Amino acid sequence: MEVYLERAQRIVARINDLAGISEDPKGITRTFGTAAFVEGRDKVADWIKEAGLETRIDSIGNVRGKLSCSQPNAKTFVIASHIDTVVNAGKWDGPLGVIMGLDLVEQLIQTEAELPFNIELIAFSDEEGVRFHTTYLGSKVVTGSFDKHLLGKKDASGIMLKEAIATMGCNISDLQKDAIEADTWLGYFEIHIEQGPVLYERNIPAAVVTSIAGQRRIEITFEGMAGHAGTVPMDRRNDALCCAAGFVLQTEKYAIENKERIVATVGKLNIVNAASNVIPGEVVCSLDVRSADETDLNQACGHLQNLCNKISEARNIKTRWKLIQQTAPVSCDKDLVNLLSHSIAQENLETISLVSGAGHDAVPVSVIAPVAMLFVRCFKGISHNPLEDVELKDIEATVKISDNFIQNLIKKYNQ
Ligand code: HGY
Ligand code: MN
Ligand code: MN
Repeated sequence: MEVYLERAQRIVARINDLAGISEDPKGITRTFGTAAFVEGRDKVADWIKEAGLETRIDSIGNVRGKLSCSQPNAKTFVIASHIDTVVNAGKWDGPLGVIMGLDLVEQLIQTEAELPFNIELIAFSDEEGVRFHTTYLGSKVVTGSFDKHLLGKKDASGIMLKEAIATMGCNISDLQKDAIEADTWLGYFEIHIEQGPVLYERNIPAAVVTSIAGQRRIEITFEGMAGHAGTVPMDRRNDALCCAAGFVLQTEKYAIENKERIVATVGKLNIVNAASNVIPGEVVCSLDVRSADETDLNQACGHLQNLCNKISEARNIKTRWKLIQQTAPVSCDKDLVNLLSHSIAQENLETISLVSGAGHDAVPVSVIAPVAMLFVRCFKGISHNPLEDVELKDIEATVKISDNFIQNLIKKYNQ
């Protein structure tokens, strides 16, 4: 059994290796189906193949690595995370879970562990949903919940999702076949950076996740009247951008007033046909609302939609409110949560549990299988930012915890 520090160093080396692949020389960006995504994906596939797993790329561009046990009709335990990124990302969000999962499986192979279940290691191809404003494309194929209507969705340059899939050499007619049958799942385990400040402030290396917040992703179009910046009097304008700006600030104010229950973010705002001497006639923005409680989430979205209508009516602006994606809050499996907490306690570490404000591939998986997530401390909780970072000692602690968890699972299912 390799010493933990060496394993942690090899994990960091692979994280850095993968981080060197990007669409953008100035930062880390690997969005679904791009050449950089494919290059990074193929590097991960090589590592998984070298480890001795039965490796393939599936019809949505996931990397699938299978370690089959000797028991006939054994169920499958999936260890996974994603390898796509946001724009100008950090290097840990996603790859950490894939590369640590690979390390776990490598140890099982090297120690010739007798497994009572199959293990499938998966690097999901589109958790962030940046390019097509989707999300969980990879994990939805694996769970059989992929919505074929998404195949016609276009990216900013007008390329359809199905074209991007074909460009990767993947075949959409296999999408259904690539699902893992619901009754063959034993469980799911994802290691992920916390992307929040609790572990950093509490000085704890890792924690078990008990639930994942629900999300609503909405696209709002504000339609005013384009006009000449020099000639239209200030009291005669239908300025779509000023209307959108008022909504953005009112949304922030509402979310601050309700900060215990929800978070709300406008992360994208596009002025259509923008020019410095044109009064903005059309603006399209995103709205991301999250809550650990479904009722709070629905109530917040209803309030914000009314707020949007009120602000735009007062400005004689038309709006379109389009729900792009919604996921209900998810509870992690109680038995797996207890087993993971015990695996942390075995290292004499304080065991706390966290709710995830971020979405994860565990969300679609939770519909058909018990899920567990282990959060790893990251620098000041920063994520979706090049400053995202994880200390070697926390990787080492997480290797130990995850080894414990796998051994505890083997014991549990060997009974
Ligand atoms: O947006 C999220 O919660 C995740 O990073 N995709
Ligand atoms: Mn992310
Ligand atoms: Mn992530």
